[in-house]
Amino acid sequence: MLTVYTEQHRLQHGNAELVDGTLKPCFENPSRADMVLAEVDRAGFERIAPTDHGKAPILAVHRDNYVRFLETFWSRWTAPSRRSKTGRTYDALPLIWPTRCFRQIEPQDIDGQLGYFSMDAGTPVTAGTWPAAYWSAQTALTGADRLLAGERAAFALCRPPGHHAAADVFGGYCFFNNAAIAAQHLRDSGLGRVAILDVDYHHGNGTQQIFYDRADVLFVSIHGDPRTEFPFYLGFADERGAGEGEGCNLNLPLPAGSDVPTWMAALEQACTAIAAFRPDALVVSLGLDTYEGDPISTFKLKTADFHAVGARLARLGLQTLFCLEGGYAVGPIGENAVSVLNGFDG
Ligand code: Q9C
Ligand code: ZN
Repeated sequence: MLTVYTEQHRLQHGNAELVDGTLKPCFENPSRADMVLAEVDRAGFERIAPTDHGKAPILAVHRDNYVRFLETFWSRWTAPSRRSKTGRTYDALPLIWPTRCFRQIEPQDIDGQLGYFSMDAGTPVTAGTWPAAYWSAQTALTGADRLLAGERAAFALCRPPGHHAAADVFGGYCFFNNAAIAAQHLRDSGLGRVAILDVDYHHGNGTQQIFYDRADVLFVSIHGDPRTEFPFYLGFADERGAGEGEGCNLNLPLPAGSDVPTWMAALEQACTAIAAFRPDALVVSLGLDTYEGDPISTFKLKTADFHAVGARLARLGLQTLFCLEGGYAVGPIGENAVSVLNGFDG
């Protein structure tokens, strides 16, 4: 399967995320994409580099003050200031958020903005976050272009991932919502209806928020029940869309520890909803953290099960763009990705 990849992803290599009150090495690190690329090459897939679509298609999904914040963050963070005479050189993690007890106003101060534009302390903003996230979005956009040019399917080897990123919020290792940006690009290029299927272990809260009140983009997600799983505050079954988008959001939360038949039954339900929507294309948020060996997740899929996932998606008969999302069992992540893609190709 045609694969879009750039080495720019390496520029996002955070030192640490906050876990259980301590700083732990980032689960989301460059070795993930290295392992996927190695298997893509071993499988002999055609590989292309992303082309630069500029900021416009990112701004079609994300707020301009948020995009400006990410673009200028590192030079502001490292500039000499009252807080640091020499300027800060280490990664940034937010330390305070505008929760219900606060006003929802963008602060002028960079430490205030860091919380205002984020949702967790697991997603460091680093020297290379901007170029890495920018090129991850371009990778998805380039994959979308290939569908528009008539290709049946493409794989955007995106890193950092995207599905937790909302219109003006980063978190869950995500900065720009690559799948949402690609789906919007397909719409803006003339497709009438686009479906997004999110099979990452975690609910795609960002993608849901971006399209929640729209009838032209269907969002379907299979994920660990937010009653016990990240991101905790969104992803429940009663979230069905709002206004014109009523009925265009389908969450299929499954209990932590669910087995493979349970997951496959949810995939069947998802496919039924997607077929009924009659989309002109499908974007798949391809998280591989449903794997049995994933260090932060609890589902049980094996490498061979991923092949069946790809095969089932192919039966929808839709042009399909796969965007890489999560997956933290670094050893087998490449085999699992290629298993889905080969299953799709048949
Ligand atoms: N102890 C994606 O899969 N918290 N993001 C994990 C680990 C954040 C996952 C805590 C999980 C985010 C794209
Ligand atoms: Zn995930």
